[in-house]
Amino acid sequence: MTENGKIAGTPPADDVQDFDAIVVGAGFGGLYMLHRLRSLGLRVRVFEAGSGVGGTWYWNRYPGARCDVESLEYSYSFSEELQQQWAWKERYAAQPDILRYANHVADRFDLRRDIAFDTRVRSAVFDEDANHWTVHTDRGDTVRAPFCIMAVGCLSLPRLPDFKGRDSFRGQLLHTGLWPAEGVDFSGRRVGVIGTGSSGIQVIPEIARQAGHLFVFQRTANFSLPARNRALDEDHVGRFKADYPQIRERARHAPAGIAGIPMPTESALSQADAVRQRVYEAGWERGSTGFTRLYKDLLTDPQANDTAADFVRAKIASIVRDPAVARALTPRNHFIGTKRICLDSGYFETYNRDNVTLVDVRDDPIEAITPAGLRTRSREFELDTLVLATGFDAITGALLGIDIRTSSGATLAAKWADGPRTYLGLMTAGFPNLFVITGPGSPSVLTNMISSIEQHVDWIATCLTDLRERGVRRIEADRASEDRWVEHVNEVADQTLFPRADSWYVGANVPGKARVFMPYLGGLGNYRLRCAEVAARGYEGFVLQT
Ligand code: N01
Repeated sequence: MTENGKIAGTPPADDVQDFDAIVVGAGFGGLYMLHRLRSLGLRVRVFEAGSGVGGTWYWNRYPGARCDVESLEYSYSFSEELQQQWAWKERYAAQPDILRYANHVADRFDLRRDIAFDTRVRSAVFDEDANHWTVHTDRGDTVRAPFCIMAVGCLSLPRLPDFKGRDSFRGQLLHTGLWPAEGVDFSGRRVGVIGTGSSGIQVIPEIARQAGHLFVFQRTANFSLPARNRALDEDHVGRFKADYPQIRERARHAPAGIAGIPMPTESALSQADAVRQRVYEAGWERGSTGFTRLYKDLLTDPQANDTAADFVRAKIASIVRDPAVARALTPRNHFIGTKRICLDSGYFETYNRDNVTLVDVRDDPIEAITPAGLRTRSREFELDTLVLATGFDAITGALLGIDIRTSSGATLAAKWADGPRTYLGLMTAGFPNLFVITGPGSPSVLTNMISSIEQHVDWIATCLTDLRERGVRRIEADRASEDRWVEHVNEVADQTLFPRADSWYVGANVPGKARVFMPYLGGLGNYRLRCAEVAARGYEGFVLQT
């Protein structure tokens, strides 16, 4: 870059467009990155596979889709006018409201003019001599820029398990993460849902209300708490907004990036059973993913974890009328919180309906999808619609879906074959000038994603400003620093119960994926300080070249 932020050098070949930065993805990460880069005077091209902005909230339009972070916190903090003027309707915003918000942000900050929609990035190649990235898209664009920023999202590559006969199904086959924009009418239909993660737990009650009959194919029973969603009342919103600056500051330094979920200080095991029960009962009534942060040892000590898990198991038994169904719905093979805890609206109650049948496919495995429906080892199910709520190739899937390489022949796919390796989750050694927003090795999915996105985008924007001021053309993670960071991420994870669960956090849901705990468990507050220190020490752990 030159001093005014524009690219120096030879004129472009006819069919290559030059920019100062390329951003991949127009979800919450890409939108804010574009806004910040533009305010630095940079020329930016954003590519987005969808026809509109919103990322995960653009694709996941299934009925019941709703955020599990409170709307007043799951929103940008970078603009005081925006946060004061935008009116959230519900405590936990529904997908259509979040998508409206993303569109409002795009319009308010005039972002669309730099975004190419319906365009998927196929490859990104770094020229080691010229220090620039060349990006190719599925529409034939070729663009070039010194910096490339991946804002592709952590849960954006849907996973369709490779069931035998999957493509033979004559009915309607849907995935929650690729939901048709026009909606789906389930009235009177025989519907199957495979999967009881966050998406399944949200969509199941909605489908049950409409369907003729709903069969839920469950492999792993899951912990879920009632969300206690409600319309927001004006007094509460007024008080919240008056305190916004302090609340946002607390969120930035909280472990989960949520002011309403502070760092716990008490140990579950140090309290009398009756006291603990009262704390859990209050947590159950409150309806928040903060349930597993009610005590400091819930995610580190099996015995402490059991006290919380037993509380939820007893609740399931008290809600579900048929004892055999209640038993099948009771999670016993993982510690509570080590797979993402769910928030629901009437999930367990749904199994008291006459038109809902739970099929435990751990006992009776799915053998095939058939033209007429689905076959387990012991039974055939005739279905009109089959919904796969089977999750995502998380955290690395969308990144590795792009052919990322350098002119010297290194590929990201080869480098990450045994699991992702990054320094701070921001960059990966050997791939200069390539930043990742909420990449593996950063707190990302264990936090309020918008808090984490803002922290990464602000750090990257400051970094690019500093590089420009110092005349630096190339920044790269130092390999030894990366090794130490990866070791640290693993050490912190190994002090907890998280790695013991077969979750998407460790890639266990994708056959053949290396088992590595991918997000950073050190907490957003600590992580933020670390990133700031690294920058203050002249980008310690990065190699800079003028
Ligand atoms: O995906 P998941 P998700 N045969 O991977 C089952 C975020 N999110 O889309 O546990 C049979 O959690 C699988 O079974 P098992 C949130 O971070 C947030 O629900 O592997 N079953 C599991 O039950 C969340 O964690 C919100 O044994 C199969 C399910 O499918 C993340 O997205 C809402 C199977 C997949 O669950 C992903 O959630 C929605 C097979 N072959 C999502 N393969 C909110 O903010 C998979 N399964 C509230």
